[in-house]
Amino acid sequence: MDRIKRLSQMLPEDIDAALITSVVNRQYYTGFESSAGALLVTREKAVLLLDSRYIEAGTKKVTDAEPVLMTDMAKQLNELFEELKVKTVGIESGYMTVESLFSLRKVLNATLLDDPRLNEIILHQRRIKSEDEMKEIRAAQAITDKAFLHMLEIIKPGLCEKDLQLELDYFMLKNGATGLAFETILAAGANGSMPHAVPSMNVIKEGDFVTMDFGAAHNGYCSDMTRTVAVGKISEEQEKVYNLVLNAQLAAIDAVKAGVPCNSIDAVARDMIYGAGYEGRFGHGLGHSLGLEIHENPRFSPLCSDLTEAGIVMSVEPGIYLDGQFGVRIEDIVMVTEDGCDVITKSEKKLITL
Ligand SMILES: [Mn+2]
Repeated sequence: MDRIKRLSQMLPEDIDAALITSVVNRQYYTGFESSAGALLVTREKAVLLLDSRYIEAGTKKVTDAEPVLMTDMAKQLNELFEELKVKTVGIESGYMTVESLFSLRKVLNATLLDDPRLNEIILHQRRIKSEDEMKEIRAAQAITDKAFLHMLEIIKPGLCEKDLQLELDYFMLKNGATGLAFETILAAGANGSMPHAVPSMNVIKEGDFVTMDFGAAHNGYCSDMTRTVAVGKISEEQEKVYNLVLNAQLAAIDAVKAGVPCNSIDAVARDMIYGAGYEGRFGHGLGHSLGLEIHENPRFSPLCSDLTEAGIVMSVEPGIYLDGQFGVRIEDIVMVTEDGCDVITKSEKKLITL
């Protein structure tokens, strides 16, 4: 991995060192996951402070930074600042709490810059996924796809949303997930009109749509998918809305390729949905990037004009939500390529009636 080296090369001239304290960024740069620690990156050297719980495993695993037993973080960082002539330190403004910044400022003998530059450099570096990262995301999604097939056998009238959520989570963890990418959303019937409904004791009944938005994590990397399935006979409007969402999703996926503004991809699906009479019924963005975190930048949203790049992973997830009636969302994740995209999600998208 040369991620630390790239970071050190990208440090702005007036920043002598980057102080990386967040769990997710320490994992990204060192390949080692620990709940606590600090990574100091200068142009010459990288040091990873790890406490006694992690130092043995970290010493075996980390190759791009020098692992050092952390006994007194402030004292050790100050010694490093002196040795490496560090005067100004960039911090991850998107991750460090205000409280941590205030308390570190009291004890560290360097200027901690609270500007967003370092954060932006890190987030930008994390956008393009390496082959190793893609392997993890694909592994996570494969478990998620398998869980969907399992749920098709399980879902039936009489069970409640919570029963199904627990079954889904248990299946993913039992089948290789090292964690969940986020809290599973599972909504039936009228609850489906709330895009982020919390699973409840609401009982599944004939004529319901059941929307499941879920994802396994694999070695820290996330997957994300949503499917809406019908239980028994549904209305004509339900079927019409389902097919509209599906067609909007397929059209948006078709439009994805490197070098296009993210908001133009959002518009492909949004224009179809609004044009069919559902203006205002698709409130969220079409998609988001993901990786070590479930929501990363860029976004397929009317507000994001960033250009897509080959190697970013994006969700494509249009929906239509009719208050008090029902909702439909269909979501796949794709890896952007120069001339299109590679759909990582393999699950069926045509309307499934159970
Ligand atoms: Mn998503």
